[in-house]
Amino acid sequence: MKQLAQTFLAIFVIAFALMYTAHYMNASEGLTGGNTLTVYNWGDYIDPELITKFEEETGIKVIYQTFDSNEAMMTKIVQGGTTFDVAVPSEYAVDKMRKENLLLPLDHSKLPGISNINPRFMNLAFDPGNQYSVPYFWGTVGIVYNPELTGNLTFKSWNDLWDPSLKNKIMFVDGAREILGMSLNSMNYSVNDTNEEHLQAALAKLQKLTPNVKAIVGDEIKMLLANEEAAVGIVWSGDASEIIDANDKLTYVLPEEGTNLWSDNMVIPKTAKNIEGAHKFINFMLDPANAAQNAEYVGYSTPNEKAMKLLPEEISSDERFYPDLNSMKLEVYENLGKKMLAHYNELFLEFKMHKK
Ligand code: N2P
Repeated sequence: MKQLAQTFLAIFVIAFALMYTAHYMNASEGLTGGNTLTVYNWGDYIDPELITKFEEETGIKVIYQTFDSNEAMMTKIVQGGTTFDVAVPSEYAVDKMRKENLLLPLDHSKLPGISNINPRFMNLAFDPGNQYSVPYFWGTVGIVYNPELTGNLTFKSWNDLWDPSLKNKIMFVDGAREILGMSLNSMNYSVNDTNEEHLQAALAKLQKLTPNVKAIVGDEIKMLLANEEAAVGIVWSGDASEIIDANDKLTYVLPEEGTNLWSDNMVIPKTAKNIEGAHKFINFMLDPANAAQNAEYVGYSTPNEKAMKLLPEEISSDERFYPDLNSMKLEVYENLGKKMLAHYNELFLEFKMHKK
């Protein structure tokens, strides 16, 4: 009898353990795959209503996380603590990630909306054939300023930023390539320059700008400039558009020496758990109505030709945000390789340390 009871107990324990394991596996699948999709995007870079709409349409729950630089995003993906199903790197970061084997090839048969993208933004050197990435937004780096607070300066040239009348009046977006690139551009060097003398000259020139720099900030830069906490900002174009929406005294210019033309792109990291859902999300964002709603909400420029047709004329014809891409010197950031990218970061850090 005792033996029978023991056998029953043993069967009970084993059955319980099996049920528990099965339940646990389902639950953990729910956290990272199954009906959940983890999206990793830049801050302030999506209309939250679109996330809800996607969840309602597909029954997939979105876990949404943000980053503020390509470098921070790549570090987190390599560390692998959280697994992401969709991420949105800029072009040089797509190139780096695909070469480091961090991305999954996309299944284009699940992305019919890709045909809505303007061919100008497809098949670029950072990802031939768009094997790994689909354009999300694009823009420039330029100067947003409040003419009431800058006297006669109109910022035809990057060099106007060094004018002594701008003491403590400029805010910088917190980006190594953006700010070093600006300094390089001001000397008519390329934003992809790797010549050490030129890079040191760019750092020295930036250090001379220190008295004019009030702060180096993240997404708060929009609020600060709209509230007239500073007269001038070096910002991404879409942030400028949002600032101008909030305070129409400001305007946005691209200096004559030229500037950076960037694009951010949706990718699926190799470690993704919900690959099916990731394709659904990317295709959802490619839908013309969704892409137009997103562009209107975040203020950035859409590469989606069909979405552009749905935008109010005053947005799509605004040359500050939809410039003629052939009319001025616009350079795309190249993937300069691991060592050189780290060097850009070090130089920027050195500038920031001096600043504090
Ligand atoms: C949006 C950030 C835009 C990223 N807050 C520019 N690559």
